Amino acid sequence: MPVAFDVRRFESIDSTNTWVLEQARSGAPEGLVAVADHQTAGRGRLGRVWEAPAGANLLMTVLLRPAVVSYRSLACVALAARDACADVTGGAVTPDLKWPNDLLVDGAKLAGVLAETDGAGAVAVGIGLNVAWAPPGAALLGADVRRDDVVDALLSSLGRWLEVSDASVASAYRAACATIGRQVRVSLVDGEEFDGVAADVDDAGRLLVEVNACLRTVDVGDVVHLR
Ligand code: BT5
Repeated sequence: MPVAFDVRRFESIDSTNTWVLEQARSGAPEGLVAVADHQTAGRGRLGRVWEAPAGANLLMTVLLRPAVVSYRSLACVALAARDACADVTGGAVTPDLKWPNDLLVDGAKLAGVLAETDGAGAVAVGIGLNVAWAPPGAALLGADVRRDDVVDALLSSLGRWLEVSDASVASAYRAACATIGRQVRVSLVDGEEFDGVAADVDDAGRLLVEVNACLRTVDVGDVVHLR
């Protein structure tokens, strides 16, 4: 059955991910969506802050209840956001994906995806996408783009990706992922850093990096595209 999206709008909220996780714990169904004009505690991965002035950007979180909690949920939202950008700009902007969770335009960050679980099978997949404002060095879609059009385009594409097989989602993610084939610098959470060539993203969403003819598997980390 296709997912029916139930969109709730907030003028101001702490974090759309926090709200959706709370609703998930209270038994809310798949397809609940929070969209906010402003977040007072928007967050990225690893305790980082997500910045966006009130009313400027897309800030949304979708509640999914996948059969198996995996990288698939994040990949579907990233692919849907990429489609939505192409859709609302008439094909002018088709972002690249960057492992693990970014959308890039000409190498600059346009959007970040944050997938969090409630520990009981639900996944809150949040996306912050710069529409009318971006911090220095980041990208934006364009002040003439309507945020509601991005929401509509993203959810209609997401509905389609959620119907697609795991293998097709994984191959679409790989095809759109600009990290694969690149010389990268990887930073792990324990502070270790190393350089290598990103060889692939496996079906669990881990980055495989070739370092001195050996493959290292990266579960959680940050990547800089070199050259
Ligand atoms: C992410 O984390 O990129 C995931 C961001 C997810 C934000 C959405 S908004 C709706 C939902 N509710 C939430 O509370 N969160 C989600 P990460 O890969 O850790 O990147 C975070 C880093 O990106 C920050 O440390 C900054 O360096 C940078 N950053 C912050 N705001 C940005 C922006 N608007 N555009 C580009 N980069 C930004």
